[in-house]
Amino acid sequence: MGKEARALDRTFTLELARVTEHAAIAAARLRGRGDEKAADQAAVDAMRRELDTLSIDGTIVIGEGEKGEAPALFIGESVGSAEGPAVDVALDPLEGKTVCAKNLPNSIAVLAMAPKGSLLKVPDVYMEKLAIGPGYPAGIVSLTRSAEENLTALAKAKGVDVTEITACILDRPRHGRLIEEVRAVGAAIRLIGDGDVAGVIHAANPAETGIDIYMGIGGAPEGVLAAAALRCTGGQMEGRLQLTTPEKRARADALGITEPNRIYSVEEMASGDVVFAATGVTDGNLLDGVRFQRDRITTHTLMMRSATRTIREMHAQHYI
Ligand code: VTB
Ligand code: MG
Ligand code: MG
Repeated sequence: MGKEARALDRTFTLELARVTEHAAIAAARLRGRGDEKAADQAAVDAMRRELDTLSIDGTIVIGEGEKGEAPALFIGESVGSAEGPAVDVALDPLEGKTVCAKNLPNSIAVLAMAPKGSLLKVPDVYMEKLAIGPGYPAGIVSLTRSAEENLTALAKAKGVDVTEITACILDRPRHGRLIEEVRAVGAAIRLIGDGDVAGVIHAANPAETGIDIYMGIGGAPEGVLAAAALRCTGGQMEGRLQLTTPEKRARADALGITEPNRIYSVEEMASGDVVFAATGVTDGNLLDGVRFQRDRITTHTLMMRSATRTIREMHAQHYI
């Protein structure tokens, strides 16, 4: 496939899964050890190694940090064999490293890819996020409205009482007021310790996860990864960078972000043909964690592609 092609070769969906499987296995060997740095490093090393086997001319757009600050998988780093389509790569080898260190649910290895120029470049700052799954009228929730308005509108569209809506929110002091507001309306909250990429993906599948809406402030890179996933699952999301200091605004500006208060839609964060893969590290609502057995290791991976909106789940057995 030529470099200018906008639709990625569909075989990349499986290629990405191999990469996230390796990262997840490496992280899982260190889960529950209370050492998030070691688990993260193992995942980074494994993902770095596997990425170079892909036939892509890839550039990391969402990675482990800025050049000079992250030793591997930094923003701007070239990955892949260089023979293949020019693509943007967004990754988090261990999303939810704190929950992995505690062996709590929903830490995952994540990788997304889209034609060059398709993924929004964001600095490593916070982003306010709001996400719901597919099947709702466009614009029924928005960051321009209050939590109460959003939850009430969502409940009405779903045809349930607002007390039957569950919001997923990161357990952080900064969310004190949001949490109060949500509870005042009567909705339930699933408080998570970490891992808001999984949180957003969960909101896209309420029947399976029990989560109807994702709300609150988390990492901006995680926001773009979540948007890449939502392009494939369907669903709506808004993101607003928290550029609270001149220094943060300057970092955003250097990446081409000139409107600091802009609200980004899913398509503005991830356009074009997106392929996405996530493998469970610890057990979660959608993905099982890695299992080690005498002669094999098992993994569970979500593989998706926006062009066709195909969502696949793959259980793999890796013989040792
Ligand atoms: C969230 C969470 C991530 O960063 O994005 C969070 O989903 C935001 O930062 O797993 P704080 O921890 O400072 O609140 C992570 O925890 C780490 O990437
Ligand atoms: Mg990371
Ligand atoms: Mg992360």
